Amino acid sequence: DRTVHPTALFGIDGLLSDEEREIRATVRRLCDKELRPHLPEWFDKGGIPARELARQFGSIGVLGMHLEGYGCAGMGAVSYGLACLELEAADSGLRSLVSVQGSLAMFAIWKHGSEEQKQQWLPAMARGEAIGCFGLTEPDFGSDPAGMRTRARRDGADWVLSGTKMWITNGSVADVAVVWARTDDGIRGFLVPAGTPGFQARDIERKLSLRASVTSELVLDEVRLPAGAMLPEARGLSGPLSCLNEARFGIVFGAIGAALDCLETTIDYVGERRVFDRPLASYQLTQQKLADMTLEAGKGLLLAIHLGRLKEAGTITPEQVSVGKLNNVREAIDIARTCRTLLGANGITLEYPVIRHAANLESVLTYEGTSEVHSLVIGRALTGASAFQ
Ligand code: TGC
Ligand code: FAD
Repeated sequence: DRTVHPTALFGIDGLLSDEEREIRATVRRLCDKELRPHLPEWFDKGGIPARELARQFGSIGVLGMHLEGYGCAGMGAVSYGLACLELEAADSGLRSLVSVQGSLAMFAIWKHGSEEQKQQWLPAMARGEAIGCFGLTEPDFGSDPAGMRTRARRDGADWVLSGTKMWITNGSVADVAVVWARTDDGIRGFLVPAGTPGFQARDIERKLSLRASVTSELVLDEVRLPAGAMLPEARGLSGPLSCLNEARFGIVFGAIGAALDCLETTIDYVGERRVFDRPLASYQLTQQKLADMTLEAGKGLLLAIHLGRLKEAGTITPEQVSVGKLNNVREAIDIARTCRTLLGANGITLEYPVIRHAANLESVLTYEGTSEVHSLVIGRALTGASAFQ
């Protein structure tokens, strides 16, 4: 057999440490054995066993794995990225569960929380015994979170929150919601435990993308919280945006995972499928498609690893994360669609993961900053002129 894996053409393994390869293998094993077989069904019925999944992810240490202390493993950025890659090779919804838990909810508490908040939540969240969500987007404010209407006002020592958050991953299964709200002192973050009177999470139904993921609306109707519910260290929009950098970084790797899963599936398929009396793999048009997709997936993975090394060195900028998110998600969705053409009619069913990845990537293109927002962040960096004001 003279075939090589697409990533071997780029010598990717040689760029990784033994520990990084080991983490990638551990996550892949869990996905292959326990999760992948269920994904068509979870996607089809639009539901996942979120609690059980969180515990499984906790047991292999991927929840908040890039954070230090409080039961977290303190691993490097590339290790975290590779975990995201393997999770998203299974399904974007699984990577989303882990991203929102570790990079949004846990990171917000780890970076901006009080010692008491960290002790209360982080170890249980790292084990997957407590689930978190992150409420920034509102029905009328997605790309422009600065316009948010959710408000927190003081009443004596307490805070009282009112407003609506929309499209919140893990919303109805979360034990704690990190909710961003406007105060007299600018935008601040609050920890809202599930079950607090006036707080409700309702699932968003009939999604045709990211079906193996819980997406909810959060309604806050005069929710009373003690003074200690506020994250003391986050002030202004940079509080939530600092968390987005973390989750966007995971997507830079994750999107390539989805793309590689499509590509591997397709390479197998075209080897078996015969058209006009020859294997589909033997046609020049097929090989051109496979070669072009391999170039984009490999370049995307090199970019992801490079950004990971910059993150580990502590020099990565938000604009560099935008470069990775825009490029890799855009290329991944293109690869998924091209793979779908090679699978013909079989490509439209859940028998193969390709259309599921293609549908999921529509959400990934939109959340964590749309492709247009990231283009404009890059445009602002290049020209000095902001398209947002
Ligand atoms: P702008 O004037 O640029 O900035 C306001 C303040 O924030 C700071 N800042 C950042 N800080 C850290 N990281 C970043 N990436 C930052 N970007 C900006 C900035 O320095 C400033 O600080 P200060 O102290 O001077 O006040 O703000 P703007 O209003 O012009 O907006 C910029 C824009 C459009 C890029 C921003 O609003 C944006 O990124 N919009 C997109 C919103 C978004 O991505 N939402 C995602 C919600 S969470 C989600 O989707 C989860 S999906 C599930 C999953 O991940 O799997
Ligand atoms: P809009 O902001 O209304 O954008 C509509 C269109 O206008 C887009 O094409 C956009 O690029 C374009 N546009 C916006 N601004 C400009 C501009 N200045 N110039 C040109 N074009 C522009 N949010 C959370 O807070 N937490 C979560 O856990 C979460 N999970 C999500 C899960 C899923 C499955 C999905 C789909 C979304 C999730 N989101 C979450 C919300 C997500 O972050 C937003 O959908 C996203 O930020 C875009 O906002 P919007 O949908 O309101 O689109």
